This record gives sequence, structure tokens and C-alpha cells, in this order.
Amino acid sequence: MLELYHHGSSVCAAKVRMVLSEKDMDWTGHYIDILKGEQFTPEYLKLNPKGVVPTLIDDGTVIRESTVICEYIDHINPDTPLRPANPVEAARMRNWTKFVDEYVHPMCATLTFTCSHRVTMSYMSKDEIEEFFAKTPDAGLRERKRGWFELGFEGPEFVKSVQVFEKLLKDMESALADHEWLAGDSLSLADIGVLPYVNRLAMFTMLEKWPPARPRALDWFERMKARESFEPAVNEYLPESLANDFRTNGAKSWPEVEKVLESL
Ligand SMILES: N[C@@H](CCC(=O)N[C@@H](CS)C(=O)NCC(=O)O)C(=O)O
Repeated sequence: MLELYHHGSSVCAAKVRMVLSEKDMDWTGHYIDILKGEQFTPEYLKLNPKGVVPTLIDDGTVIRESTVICEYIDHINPDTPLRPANPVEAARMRNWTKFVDEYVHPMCATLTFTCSHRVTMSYMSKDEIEEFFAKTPDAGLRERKRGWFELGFEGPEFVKSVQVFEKLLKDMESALADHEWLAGDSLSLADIGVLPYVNRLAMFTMLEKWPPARPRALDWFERMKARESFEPAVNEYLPESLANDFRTNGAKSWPEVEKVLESL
């Protein structure tokens, strides 16, 4: 039996749940509340020394890194394959997942923290905030979190985060002009890898406002949402209070995002 350590707000965990759901596979979940710091317990750090979700355990074997986990699942269950057999499409798929891992994911953390988590954290006491920072084992991530919290929209990464999301939507629009799905003519790990990030913009109520209009990307998002795997894998796990925070704080942050977009 596969065991997945995951959380409802985690874009990386959503990818893995969607792959499992697309393949109709059974799994046991261990919910790690990353907003409460449950990823930093000594037990969990043994499984994932970076203190991040997701982590997959397959019969005692630990697999980390969401993109690697998604490929692993496709290897062990090749029915309804999500890695294209065609080498060109496979290369396109990997370029998408590489772009997500290297740019979109780090900048999604920036955008999410700056636009929403920072506001939620502002209700914590000074000691609780320091404790929150101190718990993050990775020094680089710890300092980035501090910067997001203290500098907010003035932080240097905020502009970059909007630029990266703009590039994501622009590249999607152009890829979808040539084929129905991001890597080719069938759904692949490229689509599943990108989905939670586009969904984050939607949850922030930013997707429908984001200029210029990207009809193919929006149509792709509707097609992804219409898949049977979407609700159980993506939305069902997001706590309602967090969804509310995303909606409210996202809408309040939109003018700052728009300002950056107008300056590009
Ligand atoms: N490269 C890792 C990134 C994992 C990651 O950043 N996970 C976030 C949630 S999407 C997390 O657990 N964050 C906890 C924290 O920032 O303390 C992967 O793809 O699995």
C-alpha cells in the first residue's frame, strides 16, 4: 500500500494526489499540517530532511520530491500512462516539469506567502512568529520566509514571482496553440505538474483578471477542472478556512500584482 504524507494547501502534494486519482490507485494518507509546523517533527524530518511535503512511502521505500514521485507512480503503474512514449513529447513534458520545479514552485511560495500567509501570520504573537521561522531547517528557505513576512510587496522576489506566473501563462497559451495538452495530444505529467499553480491563481481570484486574456490556457484549466480526478485530488483537501484566506487576501493583493503586470 502506498502511503502519502501530504497537506491540503500544498501544490506539490496536489500533483501527486492527482496522479494517484487519474490512475485510480489506493493510498493511505498522513496529513501533515504545514501551517502548524507539523513538517518539523523529528519523526517527519527523518523521512524528509528538508521538512517539506509530499513524501511517498512504497512498502518501506521513501520517495521524495513531487516530480520524482509522480514519475515513480507512473513507472509502477504504467496503465493510462502519463509520460508520453513519443520522445519529443516526453522532452516537452520534462521541460514543463523542470520549469515548474526550478521557477514556478519557488515563486509560488513567494506569491502565496506575500499575498496570503503573511496576512494570516500577522495575527500571531512575536514569539510565535520567531518560533515559526526558527523551525524551518533549511537556512535559505528560513531567510526567504523572513523576507516575505517583513518586506511583503516590497520584497525583491515579489516582482519576480509575478513575472514567472506571467511567463507560465504566456508559454501555456503558445503551447496550447499547437496541441490540445501541454506536451502533446494527450494528458501528461506536464499538465498535472502545472495545474496546482494555475489553480492557486484561480483561488486567489487572480486568474480571471490576469491580462492579457489567455483563452486557450483558460479553456485548458476548465478541461482540467472537469476531470473526475480534480475534485478529490485538488479541492477536497483544502481546508475551507484556508480557501477563504486565499480568496480574501488574494483579492486584496490583486492591485499590487496588477501594478507589476502593467510595468512589464
Ligand atoms: N521540491 C519539493 C518542494 C516541496 C515543498 O516546497 N513543499 C511545500 C508545500 S508545496 C512545503 O512542504 N512547505 C513547508 C514549509 O515551507 O515549511 C517537491 O517538489 O516535493
